[in-house]
Amino acid sequence: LCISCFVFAQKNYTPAPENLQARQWFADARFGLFIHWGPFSIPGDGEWVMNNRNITVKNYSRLMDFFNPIQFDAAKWVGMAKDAGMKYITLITRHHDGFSMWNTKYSDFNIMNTPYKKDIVKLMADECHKQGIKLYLYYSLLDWRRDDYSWSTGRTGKGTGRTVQGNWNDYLSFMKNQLTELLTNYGEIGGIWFDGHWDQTAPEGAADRSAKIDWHYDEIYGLIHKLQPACLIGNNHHMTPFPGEDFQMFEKDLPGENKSGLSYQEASDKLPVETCETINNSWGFNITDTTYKSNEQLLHYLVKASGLGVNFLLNIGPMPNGEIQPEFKDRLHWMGDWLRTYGESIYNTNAGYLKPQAWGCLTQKTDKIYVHVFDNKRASVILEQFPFKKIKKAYLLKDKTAVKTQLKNDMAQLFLPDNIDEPDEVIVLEVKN
Ligand code: JFZ
Repeated sequence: LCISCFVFAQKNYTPAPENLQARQWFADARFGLFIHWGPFSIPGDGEWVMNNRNITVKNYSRLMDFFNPIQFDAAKWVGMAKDAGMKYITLITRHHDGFSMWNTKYSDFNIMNTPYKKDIVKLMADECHKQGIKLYLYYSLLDWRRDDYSWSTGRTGKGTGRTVQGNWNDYLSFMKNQLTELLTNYGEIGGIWFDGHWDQTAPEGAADRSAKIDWHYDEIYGLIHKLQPACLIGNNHHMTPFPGEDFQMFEKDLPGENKSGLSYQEASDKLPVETCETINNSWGFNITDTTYKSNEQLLHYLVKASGLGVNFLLNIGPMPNGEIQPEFKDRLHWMGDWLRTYGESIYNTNAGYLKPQAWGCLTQKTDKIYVHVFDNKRASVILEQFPFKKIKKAYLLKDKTAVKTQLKNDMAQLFLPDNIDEPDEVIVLEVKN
């Protein structure tokens, strides 16, 4: 296939049957682990440290000499994700700082040139395949390091020490070469998670500051789908999905909420949707950020996401030595414990017919409604415009305690028993039309 054929092919993109299957798998999976990790973890100041502290490319490069995560154990990380009830992992392979976490031929700024000298992507991919969890790869479009990347945050006047000149075609082939490595040398990859689209305004000092980058998505997406047709493409551009994308993402928000001010887009009704969020307020390891969300807050985020038919990608920023701080591990384990009891009300479910409410929300399967009650002080819950004719059975998911119900004029009322004490008490309604 020639390049222009790809352009044509992605604009009129028809997903392969195995891609459609992978979408369904993804939509049913509901819960994944996001991992922001690399040499940027060393200063303990988040993954934007290079930009935020105006560190030059030359000085930043020294982090490569120190990155030696001797405590890193892929088996432990993957095991932890599985224990948390997560079905997939999305791993940073190259963030905005331009460091490649794998054995790449196309950049010297990579893991093989650290004292650690082991391919992190390979170690994670092998372990994910072994333990039966899917691996998705985060890949930054924008780059704070390379001279051929001519448009970027912090490029000029920010002390990165680079020139304004760039060779866009060179940068694009660099990305294609790297993506080819990632999709050729590591077995089955669940998806590519693009980020940095938004870095498309011209740098200060450029002749035309209103110009926008052309990311050549047709070529990039065409290449990915050619190499692995089942590989799902998502892009954190915060807009309606572009042709060639297989899922939609939201950042730090449930669709429709836009609390972050980043999420004005509407949720797609055609593609699977995912939303990502942090445990504290940082993606990469941050030694001063102790604003940890509670177990209950994280659980309610997962459950409300499920109530909207959306996946939850929960982030951790491991420490530079490869260990994961206890505040993260404890919360993940707690989520897993909850899911071991209540998982059937989350995995393989559809959005509730009602949007999430103040008291909780709904998830559904063909003949079941799961009523998630967050507010365990109330005596009853009312479901307006109930879409079924009959409630055959109603009971608490945890121990089958019967729940009294009344169905009148399209309104179902559920009378909550006394032993409601969970942060999300799930009532199962077996329903019939
Ligand atoms: C991006 C990254 O910059 C960040 O470091 C992290 O990896 C996160 C998951 O993704 O953050 C964004 C992306 C988009 C916007 C803002 C932050 N945006 O569109 O305003």
